Amino acid sequence: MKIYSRNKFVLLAIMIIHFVTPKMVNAQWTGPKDKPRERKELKYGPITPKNRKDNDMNAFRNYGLGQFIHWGVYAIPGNEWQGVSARKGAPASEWIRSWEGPTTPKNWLNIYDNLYKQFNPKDFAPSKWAKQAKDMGAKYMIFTTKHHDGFALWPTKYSTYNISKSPYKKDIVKEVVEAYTAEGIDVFLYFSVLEWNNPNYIDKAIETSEEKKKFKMFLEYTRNQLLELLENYPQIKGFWFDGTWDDSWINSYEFTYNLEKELREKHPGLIIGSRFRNDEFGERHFDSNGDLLGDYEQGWERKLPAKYEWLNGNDWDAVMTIPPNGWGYMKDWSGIYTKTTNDLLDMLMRSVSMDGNLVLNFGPDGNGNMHPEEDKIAKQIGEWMKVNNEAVYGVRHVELPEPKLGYYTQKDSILYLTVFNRPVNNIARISIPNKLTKVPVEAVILGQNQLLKISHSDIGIDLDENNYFDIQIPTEFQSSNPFVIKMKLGKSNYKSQKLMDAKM
Ligand code: H79
Repeated sequence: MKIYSRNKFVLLAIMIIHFVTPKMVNAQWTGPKDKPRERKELKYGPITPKNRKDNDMNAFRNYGLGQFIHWGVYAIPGNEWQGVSARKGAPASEWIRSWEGPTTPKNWLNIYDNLYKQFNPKDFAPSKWAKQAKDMGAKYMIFTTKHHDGFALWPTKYSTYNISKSPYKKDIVKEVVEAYTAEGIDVFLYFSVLEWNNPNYIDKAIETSEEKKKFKMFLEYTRNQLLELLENYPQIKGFWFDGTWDDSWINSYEFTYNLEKELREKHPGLIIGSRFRNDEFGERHFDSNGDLLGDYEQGWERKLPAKYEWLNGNDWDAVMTIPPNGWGYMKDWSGIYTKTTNDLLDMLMRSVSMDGNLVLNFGPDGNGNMHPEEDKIAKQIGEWMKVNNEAVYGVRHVELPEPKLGYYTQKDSILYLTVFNRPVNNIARISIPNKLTKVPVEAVILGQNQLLKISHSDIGIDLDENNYFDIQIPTEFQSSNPFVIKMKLGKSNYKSQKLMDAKM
């Protein structure tokens, strides 16, 4: 009996290891990654190589800053209904359809599913949005063609729940794609696979033949819509997929593999992130061998990587809200911490210093106006970018000891230090490993024309692996924002003095 129960315990432990471990790996796709020891033979692994070298991916790599726009019928309520806030009942403003609990309005689903009959954004001026994004410094934008509620902002042939049935009628996706493209901003289309009110969508593993039939229709519908989007808007650069975590989709790995191939064949250069599909073992974002599925890591949602090493050299971007959460329009921004312009600039520089892009989200209201706070932030970021954008676009990660004052970025022999923490002694001390021959030889603050004084310091730390270059920040230079020290790297001309050591 005793032995039996011990066996049972061992069995249980094995089961826990077996079933819990893969899930833990899954949950960690935005953290450090362990490479599996043995390589698995995969039929449905990556289709494109790591770090694609074509023009489209090179452009992606150089964007630096992007804009996300979440717009749909959820913009009408703006996270509240008839004065009652959905804050305690819905997980996010664009999720307001799933409002639950004592505050939910009566007949809520019915109200929500009829909101499209009121969707008539009288102030919608896509060229105004595009101009604002351009002034902010965004090089690409991601637009919601269809969120989880299934409402399509383009007149899709494959569902009647679309913009052509609203009083607005016109093709919003077309207007957005054209306006942004005209401003020279690359467009990516957000597309939620899962749909809350589509009778053919099933959010769990398929069991019955009836479910199988329905979901097969749903998959065909998804394929049709995606091909339709590529057909209608050939200017787009990529898709940003969402809502791909349900078992029905996960188990459709053969279909999604073929669909990814088909989309790429139809639209050469198309960029697809890691959220689209999984391998035949259900591994999402990264396959069972730890290789990225798709062209860039698409897991950084409302969070940034803590360590450069976690990224494994993959391309990536991070999408970020200004409020803590909530991507669709949220009328009431009171009582929550909303990120400041400097918070966002910090995130931007942190991202580009680790070879990623930061995509800042905007949620326009039901009339097509941005939230006033979003307008303010866009303007402030734009003003900062006008002076400092060379530290953002086309830069790469810098292999130097991590600076304490802010973030490094680099372009050829130019080194940028974006200072967020100004030192009290006004000396920006740059540590350069002894083995390197290129050191800062010239420095200016972007937006200022004065050359800064640089001196080589030996601070007398024994066995120190670094040399130090002290850049004098002029005391009369004052700034309430981060600022960029631009340095030219060149051959060092300092002479290390051999100082006399005391006999001990
Ligand atoms: O569009 C914005 C959000 O509405 C959307 N993505 C951004 C860009 C988003 N949808 N869901 N989420 C973000 C987070 C979802 C988390 C959960 Fe789940 C879905 C919790 C439970 C179901 C996925 C599956 C995470 C845990 C299990």
